[in-house]
Amino acid sequence: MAQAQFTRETAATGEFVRQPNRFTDRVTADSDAAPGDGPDEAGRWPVQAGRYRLIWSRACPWAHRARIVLGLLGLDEAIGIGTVDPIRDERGWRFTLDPDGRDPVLGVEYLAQTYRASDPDFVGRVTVPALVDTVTGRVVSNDYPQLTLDFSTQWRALHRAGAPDLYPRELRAELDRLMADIHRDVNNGVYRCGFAVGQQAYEEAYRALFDRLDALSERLTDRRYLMGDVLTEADIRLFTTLVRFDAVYHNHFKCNRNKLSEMPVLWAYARDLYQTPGFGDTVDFDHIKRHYYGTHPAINPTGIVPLGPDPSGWTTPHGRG
Ligand SMILES: N[C@@H](CCC(=O)N[C@@H](CS)C(=O)NCC(=O)O)C(=O)O
Repeated sequence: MAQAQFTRETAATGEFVRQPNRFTDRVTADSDAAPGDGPDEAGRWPVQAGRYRLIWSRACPWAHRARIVLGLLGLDEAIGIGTVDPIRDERGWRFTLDPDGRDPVLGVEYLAQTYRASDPDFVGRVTVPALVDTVTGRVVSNDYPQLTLDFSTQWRALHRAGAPDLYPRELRAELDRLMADIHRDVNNGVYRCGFAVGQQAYEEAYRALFDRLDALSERLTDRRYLMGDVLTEADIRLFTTLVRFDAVYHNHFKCNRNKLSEMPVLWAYARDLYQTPGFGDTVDFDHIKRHYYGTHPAINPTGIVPLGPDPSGWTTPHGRG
């Protein structure tokens, strides 16, 4: 079988099977821990302004999700943000964008140092996003799906005035189903296309991806957002994949039935979000392209980063809303 990008996450069928998230503690409003303390007996850390730090890469769709939610809720006042270099070296994510190559608060050069401080035996991929405790230097969570839901539901006391409710209680059952479909077929679906090392595994992922995009396009024909008139977590999760689609997934991950810009409803929907404060201003096509094309040698051995596509279409009128 062909050389896999991540051998330990590749099934015998050639299918990419993502590793589980290692750190699944939560920061919750009902934690019994006092401010300054570690987690309570149930693993719940206290909500506390200025204590935690979100480490993200501008390249990464899972981390980008957390960054957008933080901004929309105004939690970027309460939770610090550290940004890693889009290119990992053999020791992983680096703080080379910061003075002296260290995160100014955590004092580390590599995100791996916080993983090791939390679990000396950890052997998987060190991933972003990671919510790190600045008091103990430990990783609280790299559980990206729970992280953003907790920002919405557990951190309410520190939201900005007028913050949107991205996870409304009355919509949760439908939202959870929708987000599960989007995760399987779209967010992780593009990776299942790109990291497949068997023809059949690739084709299955490709079909599921474009079938789902067609269904989402249909859904968005007569409504502005996935749940209707209100923006929710599901839109953010779909956006972070759509915004990378033509720049990397279409070519690098072979998701090439057509480009996003050739799917009129989804393209207008994605531009609408891009032009909403908190979305486009967090997008960095340079980081996105350098990360994907530059760090997957099994897929792009030369590491050459394509110059296109022209991103200027993102700011053109979308005609929605
Ligand atoms: N935590 C998840 C998703 C997050 C994730 O995969 N992030 C990527 C960037 S998009 C990452 O940090 N990769 C590090 C690596 O591949 O070594 C996982 O373990 O699969």
